[in-house]
Amino acid sequence: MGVDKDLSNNNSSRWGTASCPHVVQVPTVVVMVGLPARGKTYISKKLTRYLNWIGIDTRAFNVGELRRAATDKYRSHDFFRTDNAEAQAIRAKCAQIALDNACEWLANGGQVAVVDATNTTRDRRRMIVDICTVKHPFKLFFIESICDDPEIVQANIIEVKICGPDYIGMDKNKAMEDFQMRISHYEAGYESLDYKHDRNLSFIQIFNQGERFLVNKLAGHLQSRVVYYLMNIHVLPRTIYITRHGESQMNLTGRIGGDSELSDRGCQYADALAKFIEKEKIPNLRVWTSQLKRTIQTAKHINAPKEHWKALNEIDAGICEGMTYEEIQEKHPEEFALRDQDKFHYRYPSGESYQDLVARLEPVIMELERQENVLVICHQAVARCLLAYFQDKNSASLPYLKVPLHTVLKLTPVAYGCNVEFISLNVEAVNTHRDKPSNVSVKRSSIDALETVPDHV
Ligand code: BKV
Ligand code: F6P
Repeated sequence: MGVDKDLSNNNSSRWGTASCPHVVQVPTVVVMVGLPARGKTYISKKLTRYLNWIGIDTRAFNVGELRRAATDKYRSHDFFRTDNAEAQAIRAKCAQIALDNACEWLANGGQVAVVDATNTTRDRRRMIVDICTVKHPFKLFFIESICDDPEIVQANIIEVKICGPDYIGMDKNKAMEDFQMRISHYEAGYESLDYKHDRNLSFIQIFNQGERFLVNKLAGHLQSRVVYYLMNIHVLPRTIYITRHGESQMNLTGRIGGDSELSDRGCQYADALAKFIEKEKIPNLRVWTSQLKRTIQTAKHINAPKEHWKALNEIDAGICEGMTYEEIQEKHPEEFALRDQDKFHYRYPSGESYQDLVARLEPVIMELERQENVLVICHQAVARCLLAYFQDKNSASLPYLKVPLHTVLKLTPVAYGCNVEFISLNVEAVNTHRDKPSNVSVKRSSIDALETVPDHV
């Protein structure tokens, strides 16, 4: 899957990678379980974003959205009463459609479908097992979020429900009351996953936002990756800062890669950055840099514990290290054209691709998820990969994300995602961004090279 390094320059598919062509990736349905306001949508969206970023084609299917599209009938919690036959029919239909959509999407090449619904009854789950594993040949994994802390539930209702589409124009206290009533209608018929009934199912139960976990019948690599991820995330408020190093000597001459020192303006940025960070007054800030001089020099004046990650080093441009884009175009015209054609998958001869970089950065993302306040001082290509994770950008747009020099990206978690501010520290610098050429013209010889799939290994 996404983590395996491709031997070819092709993207991997469910038919396995070039290194392991006989392994067929079985599509997986991830099924959320839990009462309303237990963070199911939060987990669905976050997990989907992570899996897509590591190269596993994943989509979330939300039943609530379908329900709102199907009916304008939501007036109050009465819609969710177990004796409301008309509404029950609508809800059953929407749950069915979400599951059908998920299965259809997997049958057409998707790798993981996340079914975001309550699925709180054993009957409902039995039907899902039947459709996904008998009617279809898919793997199934249940994620149940159990939360008995009324403060966590209340905070959720305030953060994502009261201001949500069901309660537009309603008084906040009324909305809170209505939502609590809505939960109580589910509570009546709620059957948690348990060892007696469900020991043959693959599942994880998460208690109180990750205070405790129970894992059953973990089946395969994907499921263990999902469990590992869920065990590392948290919902504490925190800030992540991402910046590139100050302008370097090689930036000044337009040369890529290398391990040069900062320019005079780069040193000014290091000063400005330390002052900016001091003003932000961040408790327990940690500073991560790469192992290259330009990021270590950029961190120099900051008064905080520092760590130097090799995994944060800039993309390895292989035989093109130290060249300008013009020199690459002149000396390696085919390589240059191939990179413009598919910048994410293109691997420099004896170097790396953006796809390789994402794999190298996965442990950095995992550790960022574990941490609280962190400042990451890195490089253009590395910053693009990190930003793509937080902003849910696809692999085609990732290598073209704009991350200018001398700018701090300030990331704060909000509801289901994160807010990103671009803060320029007003120290001039060269522009190192190169847009995708609008007419990617490829010479015949380059097209031949593409068709024969160059192996840079
Ligand atoms: C917005 N988790 O409300 Br491992 C922000 N109840 C956070 N568990 C949440 C929902 C909306 C939220 C996240 C919750 C939430 C909740 C219960 C959660 C679940 C599992 C893990 C980490 C966090
Ligand atoms: O030019 C600065 C730099 O960090 C180089 O070291 C690196 O090769 C390049 O940016 C990555 O950007 P792109 O993928 O757009 O060439």
